[in-house]
Amino acid sequence: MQPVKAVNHVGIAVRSIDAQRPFYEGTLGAVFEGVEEVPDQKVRVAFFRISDVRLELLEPTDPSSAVASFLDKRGEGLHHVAFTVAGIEARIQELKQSGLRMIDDVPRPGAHHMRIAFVHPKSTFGVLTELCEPVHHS
Ligand code: CMX
Repeated sequence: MQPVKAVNHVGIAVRSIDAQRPFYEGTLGAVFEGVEEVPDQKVRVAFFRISDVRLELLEPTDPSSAVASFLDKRGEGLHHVAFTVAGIEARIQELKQSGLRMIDDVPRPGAHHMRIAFVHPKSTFGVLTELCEPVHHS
């Protein structure tokens, strides 16, 4: 696959954004960038920026959310790593051709004006991996 451009963010599954905000903002001194709902993924997300890397806290908004299932089975903690790519459709096809199992064959709408696609963690050595590409408005 064409090299990824950057680590876009690290996703952390939480039961309550409000309960954890003082740790990231107050203790670590990360810059709170706001909360956004991603209906397609049934989560609320909060972004915290440290230099040019973001942490994304993921709080489920519905029991059928993938994050709710993760919390039930594994508890709070690291959930995924997201990489910025260019040409996400072509990158998905390249990953499929190399034998990786995609969760999303076509990009879905994500937070922060991104199109996103997940690779199954069983294909990526136990780390749920997200591709994301900023949506450019002309
Ligand atoms: N990281 C690593 N491994 C994970 C994982 C994660 N986040 N979530 C599940 N797994 C593992 C499980 O431990 C399990 O492994 P074992 O079979 O060895 O026990 C296996 O994957 C299957 O997990 P499961 O609990 O049966 O869960 P599901 O198959 O129902 O779903 C997954 C797993 C990854 C396919 C699902 O969570 C998914 O589709 N994720 C992508 C969407 C998503 O996570 N959205 C939230 C973020 C949205 C955003 O960032 O905007």
